Amino acid sequence: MTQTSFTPRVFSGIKPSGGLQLGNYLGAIKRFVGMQGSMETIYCVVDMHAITVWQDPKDLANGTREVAAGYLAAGLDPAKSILFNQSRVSAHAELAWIFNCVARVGWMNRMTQFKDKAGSNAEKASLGLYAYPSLMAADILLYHATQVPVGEDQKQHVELTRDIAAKFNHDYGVNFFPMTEPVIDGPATRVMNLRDGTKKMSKSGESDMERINMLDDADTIAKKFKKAKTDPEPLPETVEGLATRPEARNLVEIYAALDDTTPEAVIAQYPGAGWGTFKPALADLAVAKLAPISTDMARFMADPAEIDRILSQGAEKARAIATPILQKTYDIVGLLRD
Ligand code: AQP
Repeated sequence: MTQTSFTPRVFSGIKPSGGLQLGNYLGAIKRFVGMQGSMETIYCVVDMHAITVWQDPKDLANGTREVAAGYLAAGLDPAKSILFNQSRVSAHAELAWIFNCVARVGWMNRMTQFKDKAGSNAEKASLGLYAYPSLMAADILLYHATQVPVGEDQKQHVELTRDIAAKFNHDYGVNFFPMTEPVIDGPATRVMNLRDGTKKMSKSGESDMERINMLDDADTIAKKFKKAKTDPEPLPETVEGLATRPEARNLVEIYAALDDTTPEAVIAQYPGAGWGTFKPALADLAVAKLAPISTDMARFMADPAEIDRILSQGAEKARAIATPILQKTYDIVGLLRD
């Protein structure tokens, strides 16, 4: 089997570890929607990843529905994409175990996300947080996905997925798992924290002021951009002038991503503008783009039974692809099955 014999297929996911934030939208969901229709697309709410750090059970169930509502409100269509939550398809956990036995401890030790999240208290982190990349490899390879749209922060995990696939294929003398490509493109592959331009925006960041939540109202969005940290200089005349200005670059990139344009075009529109001009313009644009999505999210969230129905139907479709791939994996490994 050659690489070209794998059917093009997209897989990606978001973990329900808090409310969706602008980075999840620009770095992931907006791009998921862009790939829908061009090939088979599978988008998952990765609830089993969320519990690698403590989640209150009620918040987790609610958060799972919120991410699903975000998918639907942003334009993912269950008739065109498979939408489901990970724990409904037990094959993810089963393949992850096999990959735990393929991946090497040294590989996991290099994962920067574990270091960032576990911090100086790694001894107290869950084993699940450490093994997270192995479950992520299972999520992707269970569907023989060839492409994974992700933000910049997940690149290392997709590279590890390729290492796991290559080692599995090599150890068992097969060409069974594809070499999945990360798809990281566009102006906002790493949206930064509004209070510190050197850290990425996150759902679980300490202060709510550091992120724009997808469910923030117009006043809150305006307030957060107004208070966003910047240097005192106005915008430069050319985009090169942003190179050493992380906070300014972040705001310009957010504007570009929301407006489906480039940072160059934004600078051409606002050359030398002061923050008193640019920040309100950015807030207006964000509200115009996000308000229809948040309104729709709230509408979907008001009918949790409908979300559950969509996720359950999606899981059935996901199982139909995953089951034969898992069974074949068992056969390759030599695990007896019915
Ligand atoms: N700041 C970001 N800029 C661009 N893309 C981002 N993503 C997350 N933050 C940014 C992308 O969103 C997708 C889903 O991410 P995830 O929820 O699975 O995990 P994460 O990257 O750890 O997201 P968060 O929001 O930072 O969650 P917490 O705080 O719980 O860890 C991925 O494609 C990711 O790249």
